[in-house]
Amino acid sequence: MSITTVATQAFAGQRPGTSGLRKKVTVFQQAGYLENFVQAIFDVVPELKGGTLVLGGDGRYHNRAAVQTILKMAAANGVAKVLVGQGALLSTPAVSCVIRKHGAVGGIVLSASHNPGGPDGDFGIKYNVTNGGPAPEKITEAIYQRTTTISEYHTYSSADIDIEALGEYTLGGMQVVVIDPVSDYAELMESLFDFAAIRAWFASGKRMRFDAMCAASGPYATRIIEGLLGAPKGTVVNGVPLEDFGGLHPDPNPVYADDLVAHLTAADAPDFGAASDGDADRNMILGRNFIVTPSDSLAVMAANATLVKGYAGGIAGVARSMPTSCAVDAVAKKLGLPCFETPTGWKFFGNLLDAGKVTLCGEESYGTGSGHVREKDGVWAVLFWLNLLAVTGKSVEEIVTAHWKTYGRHFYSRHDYEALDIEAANGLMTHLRSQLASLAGQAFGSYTVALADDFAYDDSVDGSRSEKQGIRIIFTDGSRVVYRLSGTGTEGATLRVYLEKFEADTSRHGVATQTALADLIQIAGEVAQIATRSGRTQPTVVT
Ligand code: VG1
Ligand code: CO
Repeated sequence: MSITTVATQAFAGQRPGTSGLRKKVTVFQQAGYLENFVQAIFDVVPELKGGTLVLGGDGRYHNRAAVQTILKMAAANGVAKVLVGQGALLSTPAVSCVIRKHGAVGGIVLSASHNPGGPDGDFGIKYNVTNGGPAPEKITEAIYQRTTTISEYHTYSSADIDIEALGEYTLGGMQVVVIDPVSDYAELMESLFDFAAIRAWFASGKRMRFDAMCAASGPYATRIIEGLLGAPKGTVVNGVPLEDFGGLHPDPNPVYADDLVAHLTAADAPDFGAASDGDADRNMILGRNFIVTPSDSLAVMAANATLVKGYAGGIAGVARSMPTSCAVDAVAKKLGLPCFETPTGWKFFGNLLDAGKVTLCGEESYGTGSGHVREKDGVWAVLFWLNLLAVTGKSVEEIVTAHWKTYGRHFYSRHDYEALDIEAANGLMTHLRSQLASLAGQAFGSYTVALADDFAYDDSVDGSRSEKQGIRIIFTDGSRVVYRLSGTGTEGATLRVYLEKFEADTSRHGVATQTALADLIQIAGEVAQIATRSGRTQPTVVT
């Protein structure tokens, strides 16, 4: 058993996207592909030498093989200790929690989140830094640059470690601890939420359905909701993580979690429904016959935070990604809280959270979180809502409709056009950019453009600037259309069109979302020439 240095050739295209490097499993299975990226991490983060690394993933196909490869490379690169989740499993928020709790230098998350899994599906890898959050662009870019010139990697030749059971091992000079993936996380949740109140809520006969979609949230939800909170067995469904997610598409939205939606609209619907994605950082919240839009969920959390144990002392401020609706802005304004607008992707919230400028953050893409970790957190969001239901005694629908009465309703929808021809999608964005200078002042039906720009973000903490983060067209009444190309897909390009319209009039809050947004949908299609340029007359996914 010894350290060996292996010659390798650089692969093109290893630049991390919105959330790490995501490619087909078959791409990652090429000799050296994963190794090059991992060696680049060790080269760019010298503190890992002699430090602690956290390692785990969403349980998808290739996780276990990748963990063994990374353990051997970590040993050869001088890492002192690796905390690895049993069965290679650690949800994304749990990695963040474990990094922070155990003072690790960083963590490697093996996940392609909600993208399909299995041998023909997707795989992904992401590096998280010492605060527990996704590496900022400065580091992901340095890792990428390193992959373009890499010529060798280091590994330790030895037999695989048994990661299926808890235990401690040594690999050369490195200690490996196989940890229970749930316990640190469950302890953190217990410190934030009123478990006694939630237990009483369940004991009073209230019912819930949590759909883990055969992905990483299953063990967390089962241990916490059915175990610690006493919900009846069967409350968590699809609770065992499977390498191919049981063929499901673990993307918690009304399209892919349609089975959950059907249960919440059935005659015997439970009081509360929730789902999470592949790596358990996303959440979908439902009431009986009622779907909560993620942007509204963030706003409701901000408005009611002081009712929840861990936030009873008040929150410092809020942040949302630019395409996320302005519902939370309305709450911040009323409560006198600072409100930040960041580019898409959780990495932009880290500095604000570290600086204590914000407590709650959210994205329209079913992501919400707080300063308890540095990732969005699906199970946390579900427990937040459970805590709210338990202490108010109200239903989900009552809470949200009362919120709209107070703050007005921000109708919101996202239209995705998936697997587009890359050149056509880039052409569409270029065409949009070419119109930016002339759009302001133009009228489209009853809407007049107040501002059109390509969103750029100046980080108020470290002064970094991120450009070209999405085209936004803001109308004089505050309605918005935003266009972005996805940075997480693995096939062609995905155009995301985000649509938002504010409605103060309570009598119009019951209108169907797509109806309320119909005019904006048409304008969005016209301005971007979506049909002619993409060849599509309808979006692939509407959320
Ligand atoms: C998408 C979402 C974004 C989210 C990202 C990672 O990115 O839009 O809000 O942060 O996924 O989430 P994009 O670039 O495809 O729009 V996850 O749960 O996939 O790690
Ligand atoms: Co995810």
